[in-house]
Amino acid sequence: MKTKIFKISTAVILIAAFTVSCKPKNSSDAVSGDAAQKAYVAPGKYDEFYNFVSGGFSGQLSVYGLPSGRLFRVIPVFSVDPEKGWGYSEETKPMLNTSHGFVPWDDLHHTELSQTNGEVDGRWVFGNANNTPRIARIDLKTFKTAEIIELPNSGGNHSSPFITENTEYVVAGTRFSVPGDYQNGDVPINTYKENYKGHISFVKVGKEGEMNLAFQIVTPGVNFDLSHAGKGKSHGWFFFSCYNSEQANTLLEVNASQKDKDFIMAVNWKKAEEYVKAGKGKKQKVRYTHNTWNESTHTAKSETKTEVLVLDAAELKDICYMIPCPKSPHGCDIDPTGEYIVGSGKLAALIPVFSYEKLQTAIKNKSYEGDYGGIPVLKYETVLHGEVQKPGLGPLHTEFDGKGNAYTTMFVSSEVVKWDISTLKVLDRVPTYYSVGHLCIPGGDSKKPFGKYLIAYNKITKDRYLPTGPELCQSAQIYDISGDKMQLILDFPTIGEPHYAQAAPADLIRNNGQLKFYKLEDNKHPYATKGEKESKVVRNGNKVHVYMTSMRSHFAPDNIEGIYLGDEVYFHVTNLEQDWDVPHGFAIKGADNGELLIMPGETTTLKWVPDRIGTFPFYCTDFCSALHQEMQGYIRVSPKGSKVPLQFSLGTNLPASK
Ligand code: RUQ
Ligand code: CUA
Repeated sequence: MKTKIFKISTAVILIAAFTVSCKPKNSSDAVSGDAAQKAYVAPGKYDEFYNFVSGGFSGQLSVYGLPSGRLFRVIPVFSVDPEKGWGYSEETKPMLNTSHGFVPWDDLHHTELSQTNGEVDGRWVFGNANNTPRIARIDLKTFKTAEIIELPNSGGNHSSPFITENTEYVVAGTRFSVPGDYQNGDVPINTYKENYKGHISFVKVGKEGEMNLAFQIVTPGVNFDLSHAGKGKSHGWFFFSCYNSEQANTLLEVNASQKDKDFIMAVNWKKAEEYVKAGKGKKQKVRYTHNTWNESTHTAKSETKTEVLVLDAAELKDICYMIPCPKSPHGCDIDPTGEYIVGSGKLAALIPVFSYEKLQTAIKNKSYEGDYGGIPVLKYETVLHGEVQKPGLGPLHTEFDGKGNAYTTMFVSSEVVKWDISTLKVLDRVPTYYSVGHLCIPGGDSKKPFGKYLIAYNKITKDRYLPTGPELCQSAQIYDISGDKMQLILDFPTIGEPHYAQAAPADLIRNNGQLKFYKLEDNKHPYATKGEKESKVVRNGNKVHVYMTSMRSHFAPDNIEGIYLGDEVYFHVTNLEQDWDVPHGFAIKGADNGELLIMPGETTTLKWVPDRIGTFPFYCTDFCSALHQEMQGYIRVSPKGSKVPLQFSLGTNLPASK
């Protein structure tokens, strides 16, 4: 009993240190000298890098320029966005469909750019949904979410969406272990150890980016936190940090902080592929959705899948290995050569760095100290390259500059620490304001980092900005890392709470064949209206379909009568413009819905159920021309059973009917 009390109290002290972070001194004069010039991008000039930043509990992804910190766009991914009609238009609703039905929100923690040969290639960026486990792919030609796949057998998809060096796979690991969907989940919570399982998912990415859940690996119940793929010599392996190896199901802050070491799980996914080919997987009955966006019909489709192939790590002994890692590891990062694996233990006083070559030797020599739920546990020392001593408090994440240096964020001591990967010597440290989580160096988790800037993403900004009520903004801070010493050059607030972010050279994305508008002749939307003459209103029972066009500066038709209370009205608006950056908006009074924002050449649908008799204006919401304020129309709603005929017009008056 005594020892238990002692254990609890040490854990509580550690946790108190972890949650209450220290404030660096001299916060007011942190920026000096030529800093402003380094972050200054003159009006009309382009930034050097695109920065794709996770929006945390906003569920979205935001796009900034570096080094200016200017916000270009918020891309709606997992949360509805009335500004862009995402999740409001009939076409986009299926993108947010899940096995639980329509889910309007999620929590996006990590972004990952697609890679070719281990280098960022500018095709897609992936994002994870933490709450209702999913992975999204955003097309960087359109900056639009093109695909979302749900993950069965998972809870809290946190260690995701990390990818292999040729974007063969994007992975996901369950943060909350749960009984598998193919098992009976109606079990006592205190049977965690027997009934709860971890599942990690390998989602195959095709040539056009299409995602398919290839297989899962079932493991003992733990919390998978982060991951990264091997690269170069370690290509073929994946590394997942896991905590709660204590398998606690209550008061985790204490009960999952008992052991000195948890694990990094090394996964030989090439071996797993062989087992899949050899038919060693078990097909399990599950249910998950796969949602895809079609660029030619401008609509999304949601399919339900019912099966997944599961490999058992305890049975197939040579796919997973546990590397002991102090203490409650969070970040798991691989250096550009693929040799070094950095585990950041939130409660550890040092940073362990493991060696891929030593890992291979240890496996060959079976240097095991036992097993964990049937998975071999390697001896810590046999896999260790070395430890970074006294790096700071609360290490979370590491990125690399491609010049042999690593940079680790320290949540508790609020700083970024630069250290040498081979000697493990600390070279420099700079304060962050405050409680830094993730960091990003452009290409910093790839084989080819662009080690010029480092961006720190902070959880707390107390006293840094004008106050905004009980909630203060989160922020990013940019450091110049081109010299020996890191230099803070700018900080700027972010959308939502930023977790991981990635950045790519601007030209890579700017010159990837960016789409400027949709060609009207290629528009295959079933309700497309390709000219004003074809615009019409069609009644089908109580459903009324308005085939509408928009063009600077009017809608066709713009007077509509003969709508009755109880009708469902579908405005299918085709934007006839064939020019870059001429969206039109569409909004109608009283709609319990968002607006439409229709790109040139696109067709988008707003559903409206009038709630009363009367005359309702609609208008364009995007200031599209000098006569934008004239871009409006009226729709008349009559009582059910009224004699007012269905009629519509543009530019002439309808015959009066009472
Ligand atoms: S996390 S602040 Cu959700 Cu990636 Cu580490
Ligand atoms: Cu169209 Cu304003």
